[in-house]
Amino acid sequence: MPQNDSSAAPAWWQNAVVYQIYPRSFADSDADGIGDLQGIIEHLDYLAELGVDVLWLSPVYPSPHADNGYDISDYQDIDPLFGTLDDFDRLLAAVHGRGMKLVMDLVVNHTSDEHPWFTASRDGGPAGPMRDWYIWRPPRPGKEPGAPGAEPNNWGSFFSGPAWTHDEASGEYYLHLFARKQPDLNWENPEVRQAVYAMMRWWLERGVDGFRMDVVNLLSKDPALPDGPVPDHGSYGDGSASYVCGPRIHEFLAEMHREVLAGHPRRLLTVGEMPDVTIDEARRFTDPANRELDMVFQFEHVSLDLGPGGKFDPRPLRLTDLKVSLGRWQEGLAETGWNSLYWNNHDHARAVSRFGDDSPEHRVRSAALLATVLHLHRGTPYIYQGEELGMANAPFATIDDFRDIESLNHYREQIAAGADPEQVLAALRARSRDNARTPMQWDASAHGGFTTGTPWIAVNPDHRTVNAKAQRADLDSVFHYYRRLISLRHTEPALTHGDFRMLHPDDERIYAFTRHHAADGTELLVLANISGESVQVAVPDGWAGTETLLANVAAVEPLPARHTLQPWEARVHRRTAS
Ligand code: TEU
Repeated sequence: MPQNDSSAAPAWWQNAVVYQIYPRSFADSDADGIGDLQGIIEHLDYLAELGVDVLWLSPVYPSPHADNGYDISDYQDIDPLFGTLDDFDRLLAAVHGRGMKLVMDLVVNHTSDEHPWFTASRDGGPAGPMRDWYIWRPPRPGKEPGAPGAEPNNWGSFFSGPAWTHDEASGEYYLHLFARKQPDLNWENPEVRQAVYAMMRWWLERGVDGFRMDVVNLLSKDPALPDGPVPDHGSYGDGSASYVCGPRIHEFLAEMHREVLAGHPRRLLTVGEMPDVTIDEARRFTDPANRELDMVFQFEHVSLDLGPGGKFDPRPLRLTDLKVSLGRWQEGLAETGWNSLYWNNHDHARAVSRFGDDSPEHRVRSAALLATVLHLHRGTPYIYQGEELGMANAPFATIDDFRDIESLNHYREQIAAGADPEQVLAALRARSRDNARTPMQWDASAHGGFTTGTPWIAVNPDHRTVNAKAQRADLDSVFHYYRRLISLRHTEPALTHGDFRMLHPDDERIYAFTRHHAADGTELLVLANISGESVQVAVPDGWAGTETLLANVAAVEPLPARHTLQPWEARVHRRTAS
C-alpha cells in the first residue's frame, strides 16, 4: 500500500514525542555566539537519552534573519551561520543512526524580501513575468500611493502596523501578514505552488521525515482581499479574518499531499501551524480520509490569558477556562483527526513561568506537573528545547536586552503612542518570544556551556542552578521526570489510544481526567493540583488503592479515598478491568 495514504492503521507518530530545536539557541560549536548544526550533532546523545522520537528543526535556510530565519531567501540550502548542506546530511544521518527522525520547518506563506523570487517580482514591475508570484495591489481608489490610509485594505501585520508596504518604483503595495521583509507568496498562482512542491520533494529525497508547516492555514486569501477586522497585534481573534482558512485552503493542502506526500515510500509526519483554527476546521484538516495533514497546532489554549490588547496584554489564566478549552479539543478530535499537544515553542514565554510557578520552591514540581498534564492527553506531545529542564523566563532589564522583531516593533509602536516604557517592558518581560529564545542551558559554566563566544542573546543567569548537566545527575530532576513520561508514552497504549474524560471541570485548582483504553481494559487517572496550596480531592470510585504509575512527589503511597494533593503535585494511576 502506498504510504501516507492509509486511513486505517495507527501511524508511528501517534505514540511519538517530538522535540523542537531552535538552532540559533541550541548549541554553538564555532564560538560565533549563534547555535549551529554541528552543535546539534554534538548533543544528539542527550536527546537520545531523553528518549524523544522526532526532532523538529526551526528554519536553518539562508536568511537575512529579520525574523530569525522565518524569512527565507533560499529554500534549498543551509545558512552559513548554521553550516553547510554537508553538515546537514551528517546531522540527518546521525539522527537516523540513533533511531530518531527529523522534521523540517516549511515556511511558505511568505519568503524573505531578499529571495530571488521576490526581487524579480518587485523589479520586473507590474507587467513582469514574476509579478504574480506575490500579492501586489494598487492603492485604495482615490488615494495617492504612499499616503496615509492608501493601503489596499485594512489588514494589520502580526508584527505591528499595516500588512502592506508601498513600493515607490511601481506605486503598488505588496502584502505581508508578518514583517515587511516577509512578503506573502501568491498561492493562487499554480507556478508558485509547483515550485514549493518541487522544493519539498527535494528535501524528502535528501531523507527528511516530514514538515512542520508555518502558518499554513493563512495560505489562501480571497483574491478580492476584502477589508476585515484588523487583527490585534500578535493576538488571535475569532477566526473571522478572511485569510484564516481562506476559500481554497483545503484544496491547496490536498494538492500538496497528492503532489508531494502521497507517493512517498516512507510514512512522514506533517503538522500545520494554524492560528485561529477552529475545532471543526482542524478535524477536516486532519481527517485521514481527506489526505491533507496529520495534525495541527491550534492556538486556543495559549490565547486564554490574553486581554483585548492581545499578546502583550497578559491576564491571569482561569484554570476552568483552560479545562473547557483543552477538553473541547480532546472531544472534538476523539473520533476523527489528531491533536498536537504543546505548552511551549519559540513563540511563547516559558511554560513554567506562564502556567506554573518558577520560584525556587515550586519550579521543579510545577514543571513536572505541566508535563504530566500535557503528555497524558490524547495527541502527539511536543517539547520545546529547555522545557525538559524547566527553563524559565529571563530577567530582561531594558529594551536593549530584547532581540525579537515582534517585541521591538511593539515597543517602538507603544512608545510612539505615548505609553509608559516601564509598563510596556513589564508586558514584554512576561510575554516576549525572547523568553523562549535565550540559549539552552547545558551546564553551570559561563554562558551555560552554549558558546565560548558572546551569545547573540544573553543566557539566563539561572543556568548556574538550572542546567542539563546538573539535571542528568539528579534522578529527581525535571529532565528525568520527562524521561519517565516519554517512556510511558511508548509503553502504555492507553496514553495513545485511550478515550479522554475530564473530571472536576468546575474546580479552580484541580486538573483531573481519565484515559480509558477499551481494547486492553486499561484506565489511567491523572490528578494534578495547579496551585501553591494543598488541596483535598475526592478520588473517583474504584481508584482508591490503585497502582501509582508516576508522580512528581517523593512519597507515592497507595491512593486513599480522599487524597490531599501537595502544592503542584501531579500523579498518574493505573487500573485494569479484571
Ligand atoms: O508564527 C505564527 C504566528 O501566528 C506568530 O506570528 C505568532 O502570532 C507570534 O509569534 C505571536 O507572538 C510563525 C512562527 O512560529 C513565528 O516564529 C514566525 O515569526 C511567524 O510564523 C512568521 O513566519
